[in-house]
Amino acid sequence: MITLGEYIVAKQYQFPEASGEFTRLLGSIRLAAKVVNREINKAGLVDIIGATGEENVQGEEQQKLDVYANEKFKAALEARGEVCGVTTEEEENFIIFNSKKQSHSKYVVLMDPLDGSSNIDVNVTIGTIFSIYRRISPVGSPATKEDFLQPGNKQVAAGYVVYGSSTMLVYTTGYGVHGFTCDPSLGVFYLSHENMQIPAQGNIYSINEGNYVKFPDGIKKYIKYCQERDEQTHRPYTSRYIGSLVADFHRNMIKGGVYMYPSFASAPKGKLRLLYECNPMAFLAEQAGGKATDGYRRILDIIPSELHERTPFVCGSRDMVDMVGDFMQEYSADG
Ligand code: P6P
Repeated sequence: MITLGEYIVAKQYQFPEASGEFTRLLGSIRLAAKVVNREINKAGLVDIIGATGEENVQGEEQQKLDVYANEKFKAALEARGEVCGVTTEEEENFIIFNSKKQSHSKYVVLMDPLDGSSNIDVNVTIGTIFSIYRRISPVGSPATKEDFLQPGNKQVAAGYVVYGSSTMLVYTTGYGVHGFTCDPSLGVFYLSHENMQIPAQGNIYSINEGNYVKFPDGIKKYIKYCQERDEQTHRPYTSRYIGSLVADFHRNMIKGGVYMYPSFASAPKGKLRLLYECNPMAFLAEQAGGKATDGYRRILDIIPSELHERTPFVCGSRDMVDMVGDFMQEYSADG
C-alpha cells in the first residue's frame, strides 16, 4: 500500500532538476483535495449546496461549493509557496503570488476547482482538474500572462480529483498516468491504478445530444460510421453522459470510450475551456495511450490566446477519436 506522498517522492528521480518543490506542489493539491472532499461528502448537511446568487467570469451561476473549492485550492497553493501564480475558472484574471519565496518559484497552476458543479445538488459525481507548467517569465519576477498562455504540450503535470463512489486523485508528470484512491477513514490517498491505459477501442460515447438537435442524424451517423468501420464486431454502442467531464473521462479511461463536446450554433467554439479543462485531460489521455483533438487538431498543440478561451473537444480511446475526426471532416464536407 503506497501512499501518494511516498509515490511522488519515489518518482522524484524523474525530475533531476527539481529540488523537492514539485513534490511539495503536488502535496498542496493533495491537501486541498482532502479538504474539499470532506466538505462535498457532507454537502447536504451544511449550508454549502445551492447557488451563491452570483455569476462567475463565465456568466455561469456560481455554486457555493465552487467558491469554497476555489478558495481552498488557492489557499493551499499560496501557503505552500511553490507556485508564483494561479489561474482558475472562477477568477477573471490570473492571480500572482508575490512573496519573496513565491516569486522565486518555478511553477504556475491552472485549475477548474470544481468541475460539473451543476451536479452538486443532485448528488452526482463532480471533480477538480489541474494543470502545471514551468513559468517562462524570469524567476524572481511576478508571474505574467504568458506563463499561463503556453500550449498544452508544455505541461509538466496534469491531473484530476474525481469525487465519486470513492474519491480518487489521478495524475501524470509525463511518465504514465497513476490513480490513487482515498481511504476516508484515514484521509490518505493510496496507489490503486498504476500506469492506467485507455483501451484503444470502446463502445461508449459521451455527448449532450440535446445540443445537436439541428443535426438530427449527426450522432446517429457517427455511431453508424463507427459500426461500419468496426466491421469485425458491429458492437452495440452505448450513450453515457454524466454532465461532469471528470466523471465521463474517468469512466472512459477504464472502460474505453469517447467524450465529445463539439461546437454548435450557440457555442461556435464549443463549451469546454482549453487551458484548465481540455489541456490537462488531453495530456492525461495521451499519456494513457488515448487521443484528444478539437475534431481536427491535436489539443496539446493549440496556441492559447486567452485565459478562458473555449475549444471543441473530442477525447478518449484512440480509434474512436480518429473516427470522430474522419466523421467530422466527411460530415462537414456534406454540409
Ligand atoms: P452541458 C461542466 O459544466 C462541464 O464543463 C463539463 O464538466 C461537462 O461535461 C459539461 O460542462 C456539461 O455541459 O452543456 O452538457 O450541461
